[in-house]
Amino acid sequence: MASGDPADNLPAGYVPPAVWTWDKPSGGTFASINRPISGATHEKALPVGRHPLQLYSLGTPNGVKVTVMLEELLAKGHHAAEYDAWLINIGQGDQFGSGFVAINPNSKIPAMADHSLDPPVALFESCSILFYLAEKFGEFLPTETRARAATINWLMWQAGSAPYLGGGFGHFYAYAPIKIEYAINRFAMEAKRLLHVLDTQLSRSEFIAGDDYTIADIGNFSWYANMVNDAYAAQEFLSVHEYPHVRRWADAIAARPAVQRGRMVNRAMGDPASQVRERHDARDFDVNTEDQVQARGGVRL
Ligand SMILES: N[C@@H](CCC(=O)N[C@@H](CS)C(=O)NCC(=O)O)C(=O)O
Repeated sequence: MASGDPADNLPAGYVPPAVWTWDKPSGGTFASINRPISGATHEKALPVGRHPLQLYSLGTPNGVKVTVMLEELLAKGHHAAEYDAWLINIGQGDQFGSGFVAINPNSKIPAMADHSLDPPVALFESCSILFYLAEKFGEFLPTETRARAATINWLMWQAGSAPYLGGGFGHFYAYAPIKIEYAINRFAMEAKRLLHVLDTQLSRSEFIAGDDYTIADIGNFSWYANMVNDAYAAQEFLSVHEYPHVRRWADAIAARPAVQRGRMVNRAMGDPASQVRERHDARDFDVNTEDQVQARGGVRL
């Protein structure tokens, strides 16, 4: 391990103790929900709606992957992909309720239960859910060996790379209580490398795994489209104009009607007209236009 003068550390003079203990908040955005242990903090059963697929999520990039997939399946005519999407407020600690933890011991959205089997199938990790749905419905996952391998490669690449974008770059550039040059440089380097990896791949084919739109695209879209559009207000900092193929691909996917619907589900921020906080029926997309919200005196359904 590189050792420098503790006077140069942050805070100055800090030396890691022999044993780390959780004795003070870490600071920064999300500090209130971070803790070094797993498990439920309170008893709370999850609601169950009338459809076989029950989604417990929030409209973050990881949550959006699943709602886009479900809307794409419905757009293809798979009625069995109808779903109830319940809002999990991670800022208020809903992910630590006993019902949620029973499905996802990792206490992160998205989590899903497939009640078409008895007992229901518990699902967590967004890319695992994409893979499960792709297999269940036989869509967005090629059967030809090479194309299937490429799709899974890029889906797994997404799962491995997102923590560098969000937990690494986003955290230290936007959320940490202080700006640490070393940390920002380390993760800006990695964020740009990842963007270049994807840009190079997309310079060779229309979609990530070849000519077809697959779960590799659905899994990567929410993160990388955000990176070139508005994530962390870092587009100038990261010179995202250097990734024209990512831009072309992100714009094409964003134009898909199912993607536009999927991005609205469980969304709890931004323009109220873009939020369908809970979805239990396709008609839920029709009740939250700005005019309708205003007509109800600002009450969202
Ligand atoms: N690898 C996971 C990451 C899920 C994740 O980080 N979810 C965040 C929101 S985007 C969360 O639930 N955070 C709550 C917490 O950390 O307590 C996945 O892809 O599903």
